[in-house]
Amino acid sequence: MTKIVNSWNEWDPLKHVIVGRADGCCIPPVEPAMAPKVPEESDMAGKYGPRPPETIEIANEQLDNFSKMLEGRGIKVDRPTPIDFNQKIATPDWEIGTMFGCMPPRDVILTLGSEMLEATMSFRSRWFEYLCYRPLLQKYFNEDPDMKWETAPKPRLTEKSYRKDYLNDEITLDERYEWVAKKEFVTTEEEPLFDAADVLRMGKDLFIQHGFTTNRKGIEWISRHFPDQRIHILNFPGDPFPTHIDATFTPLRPGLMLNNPERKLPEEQRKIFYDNDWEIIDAAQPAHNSPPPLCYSSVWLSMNVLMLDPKTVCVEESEVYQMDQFDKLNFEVIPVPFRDAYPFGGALHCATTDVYREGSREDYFPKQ
Ligand code: DAV
Repeated sequence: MTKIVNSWNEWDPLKHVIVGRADGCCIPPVEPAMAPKVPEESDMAGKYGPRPPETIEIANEQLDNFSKMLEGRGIKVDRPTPIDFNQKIATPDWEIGTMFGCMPPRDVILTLGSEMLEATMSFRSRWFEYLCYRPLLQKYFNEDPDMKWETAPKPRLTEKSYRKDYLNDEITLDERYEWVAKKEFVTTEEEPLFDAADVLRMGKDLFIQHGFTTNRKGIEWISRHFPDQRIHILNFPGDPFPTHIDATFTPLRPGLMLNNPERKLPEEQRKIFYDNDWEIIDAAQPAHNSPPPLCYSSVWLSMNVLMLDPKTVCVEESEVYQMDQFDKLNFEVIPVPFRDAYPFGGALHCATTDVYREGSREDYFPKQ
């Protein structure tokens, strides 16, 4: 009997992981979920189609080297199987000119215990992305008799799933902050929606960001799906584009959270951490003033780090302030060249998803 899938948190010793690929990655045409996320001044506005081949090559080199480094430390690495992303996809309700890619497995697959769950996703261009992970999930399913392979209800993603007025040229940044503070996001409550990268796994507790890519119904679905887990909904009103929690709130080890200082967790939502003697510290400033070209994510990918165990952290090699902060906190810091992979869907946490970490389902928040 082989146990392949097991992971209950973001920090226990990592033994087996999926690292994404940049092959064939496209910039998808604008769609309702994306219009509010791509700022007007972005170099991506109005562009779509395959990304420049030379950028794919450099990103893949960095992804391959990252994988080799992990393997060198005794971690098994699996890679997804890209499909042709530069093709039109359709459901009975809509069609879109291209797909996205398969560089950030963290967005798509949620591993909890012996289960791997395919998220609903909230972008039309990412509707079929799970197919890239099917060869691996099927293999784990065949080889590990305890592995639970699940998929969340595929969403319709019709116009009803998105607010039509959430458009860059129609709302100002100030209005956007107001709406986010009121918990009004681009996705509506028409149907359950979630991206896996909005979920933080911390033993018996799941902390989930309610924002653009995950709605309340999505969180309700997760909560009914994992009835033994305690679910906590988090909001970060300082973020005008709340898309995925992993450049905002990062667990480092039991008792220690890193919070984006521009997206502070509101005081009332901190109680559970303080009541259980957790510390929440501000992340160091990013080393860059702007993201690399053709990148969706913010400069705060600086804190999108991968924990190899509670003392060892992988950080992008140019993020000198973040590395320095970790040094001072007595972590072993592994610098990883990765900035050229950012445009393909994020940094080191985004580009991975856990298959196996040692350890079991612990209670890190007994007082609640
Ligand atoms: O800050 O742009 C990036 C998270 C990507 N998974 C940000 C969020």
